[in-house]
Amino acid sequence: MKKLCLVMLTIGLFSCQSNPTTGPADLTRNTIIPKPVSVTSADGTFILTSRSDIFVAEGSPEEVAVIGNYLAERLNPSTGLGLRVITDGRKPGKGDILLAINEGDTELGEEGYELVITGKVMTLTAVRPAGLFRGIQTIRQLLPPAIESATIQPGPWVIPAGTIRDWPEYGHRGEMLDVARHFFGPEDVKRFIDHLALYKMNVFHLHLSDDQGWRIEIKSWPNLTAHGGKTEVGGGEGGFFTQEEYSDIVKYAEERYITIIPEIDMPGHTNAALSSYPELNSDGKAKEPYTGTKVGFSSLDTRSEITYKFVDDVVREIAALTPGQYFHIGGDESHSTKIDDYIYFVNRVQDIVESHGKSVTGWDEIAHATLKPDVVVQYWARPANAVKGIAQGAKVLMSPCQHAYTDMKYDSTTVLGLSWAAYIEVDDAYNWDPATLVPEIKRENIVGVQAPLWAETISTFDEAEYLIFPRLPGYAEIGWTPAEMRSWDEYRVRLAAHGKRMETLGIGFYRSPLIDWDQPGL
Ligand code: IFG
Repeated sequence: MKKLCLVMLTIGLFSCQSNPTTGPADLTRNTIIPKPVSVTSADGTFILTSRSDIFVAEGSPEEVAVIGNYLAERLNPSTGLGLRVITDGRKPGKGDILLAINEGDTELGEEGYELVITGKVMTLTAVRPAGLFRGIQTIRQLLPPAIESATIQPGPWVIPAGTIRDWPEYGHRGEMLDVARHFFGPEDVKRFIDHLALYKMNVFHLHLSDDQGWRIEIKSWPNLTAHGGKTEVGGGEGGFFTQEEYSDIVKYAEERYITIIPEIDMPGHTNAALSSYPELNSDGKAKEPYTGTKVGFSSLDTRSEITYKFVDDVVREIAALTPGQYFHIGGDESHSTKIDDYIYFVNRVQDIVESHGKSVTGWDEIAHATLKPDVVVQYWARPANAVKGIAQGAKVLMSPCQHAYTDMKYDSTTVLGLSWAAYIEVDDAYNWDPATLVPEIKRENIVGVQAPLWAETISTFDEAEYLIFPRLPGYAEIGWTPAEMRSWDEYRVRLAAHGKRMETLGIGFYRSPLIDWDQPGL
């Protein structure tokens, strides 16, 4: 019996089971999502203490100190350690974090990073500040879920030694939020942006107009929001972003190295605009506001010059507030626009968008038009449209409705959401490879992955989070981690460890029965 106890004790001492309160005992047994490209472990343990600070390497661009402050703001509320950002060139000591730019490490690319953890200093380097920002999300995830708490938690705050070198597979990794069917205000949108940041996503597509609502102030066409912003699906009060609020959202996203792509959906999905201005309608009569959930019944008058003055003013004003390269022109479900009129319209609108210094992206139907060279076609339903786009030299953004539409129910028991495309359980959301899903859409045609959240059936951000989580981390991994490194059986164990992290962040996620949420992680 004594011998057995001794054996059990020995196993206990050296088991590499991670401890839910102190993180992995071995760096390679981490639960980071997206899964990093390469992780090697080393002897030793890095420990954050009250003597720890965040050091910015001498000669770093100012942006690095801003990123250091972002890290301090993530770590201080829950550790109470009062980490400061040191920019006077002093050298880091035991328990300190060092941030540095290393332009020579080109393997890392624009968003990659290297994290070297020793028993003394944790050093995060990247070619660009964006890479440092992505690396900070890894630091957050290497610490226990309690790190995400808004109140001081007991430590210890330890990370096993080793080296992580990591960079993304795709340059476009994002989500879309439909603020037109139901309006979500700036605070909700910023919280969504925080979720994208934690999982290293870098694009946030805002669906700003539709039949049920116009959600962005246009100073030259004030009725679009004064009238068109005043309702939503179900007849609620709707709402809209003033240009100041939109600019504030753009800035918040930029501080997190996330690009906003604004969408004005046209020529279909335009009842809100048509109800705001009689002159936009071919019969000179404004449409009634619409609070239902049908699609395909509306169309701008593609042969009227005032339509193009309208489009030009709208694109001009939004483009002026949008640093990102792309402007999304929608183009989906224009069932009430004759195909020749649709093609004529999309061709003219491409010229308008380009005249305001932006490139065009749109839902896959726009491939019926003559596409300009740098157009990105967002594949959602018809592979033939995406193939048409590729034949014209366009790139493809993968948003397949059977895998990436997060307004789809998880299963037949899910109350929220729709099911016209599919039921999308957490494994269905994860188990697909953008580069092989549609044979004719090859890896070299694809710019990345985006998961749209349509808002017909959700009216609060809690409801949005129930549909977004726990599927969002999977989309982030599909966009970041090479397909050959991904497997559902291994991913589902890491995802389980994020349950506590989501709880700590106050996210009311769907507790999929496919995940062992109560196991302690790896
Ligand atoms: N399709 C429509 C959306 C929305 C969606 C709901 C696209 C591109 C169905 N268009 O998806 O407006 O209604 O699942």
